[in-house]
Amino acid sequence: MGAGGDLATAGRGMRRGAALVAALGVAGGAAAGALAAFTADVTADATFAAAPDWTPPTATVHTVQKAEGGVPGFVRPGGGYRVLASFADTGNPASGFAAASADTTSLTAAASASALTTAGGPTTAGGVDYTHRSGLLTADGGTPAGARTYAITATDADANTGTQSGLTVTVDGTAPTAQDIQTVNAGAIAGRPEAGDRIVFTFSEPVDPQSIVAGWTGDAPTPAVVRFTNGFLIAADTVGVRNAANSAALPLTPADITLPNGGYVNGDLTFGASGTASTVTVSGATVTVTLGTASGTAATGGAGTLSWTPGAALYDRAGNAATTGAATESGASDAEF
Ligand SMILES: [Ca+2]
Ligand SMILES: [Ca+2]
Ligand SMILES: [Ca+2]
Repeated sequence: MGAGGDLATAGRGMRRGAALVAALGVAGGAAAGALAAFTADVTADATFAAAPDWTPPTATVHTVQKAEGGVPGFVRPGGGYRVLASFADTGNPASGFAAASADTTSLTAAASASALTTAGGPTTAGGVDYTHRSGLLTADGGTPAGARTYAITATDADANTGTQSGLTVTVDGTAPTAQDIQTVNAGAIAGRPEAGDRIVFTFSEPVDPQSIVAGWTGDAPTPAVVRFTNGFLIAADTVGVRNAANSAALPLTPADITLPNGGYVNGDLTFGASGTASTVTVSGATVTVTLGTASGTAATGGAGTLSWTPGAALYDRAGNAATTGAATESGASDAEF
């Protein structure tokens, strides 16, 4: 048994020796363009070590973003998109990033190797900066909804190549729809529009914030103006959400919403045009508008049920335009604000 153990030990030693020779052979074969750091220690055992770059670069961040920009990670069938990534190369020393490509054949059958370059970049998406991106690609029209995978292949200056596969993007072909509208009294008098009162719009799914206000990421509230228009004689008053300059309606309310009756304002009023701005915030599929400083004192209106029709300029995270069907206020008939 003892002799067998010695033989086994010797065998392992021989295999280690063989493996070392093989590794040096690889190093020799790659020596033509190799960068390597050599270290020697003459004070102790006279060792010698080579530590070249045998490691390919990796994409440290990566995503897919629709052609419209905005929220990344979603594509619609037939929609444009780009692959975004940033890279880091490792090695001792690292030879440096050289080239990369993306395989998005799960979205676009022909897109098996789209170059990722710095042209047109850098790009910020979802609060992350990406140095490299593909050209504009188009998802095939028949791409089924759900999670799809893509891959990124990167090569360093020493010709080390690696592929990161199983990266995910969501395909969504369903248009967002309006689901509900509610108002909330946060002031002193229920039924009277006041600073702090809210209008809450609910969609069937998250809407890309930049389709509500250009350039808005949704990470922080964005200013707006809420305008109440006094109904002529006994006609119902109306309310709409406008841009911060009070020069145009937001696509959230392309047409004013009709209030239950004419009691809410006795003359046209704006909230947030001066003083504290009205604000728009987004949380999931809900968009909330909070009234800012009023230009005058509102009145107190009666009970009823609201109807809200969103604009077709709104789109979801994949870029599907909102349908313009109306949502009816859920719950019992009540006074607004
Ligand atoms: Ca959708
Ligand atoms: Ca109120
Ligand atoms: Ca009125």
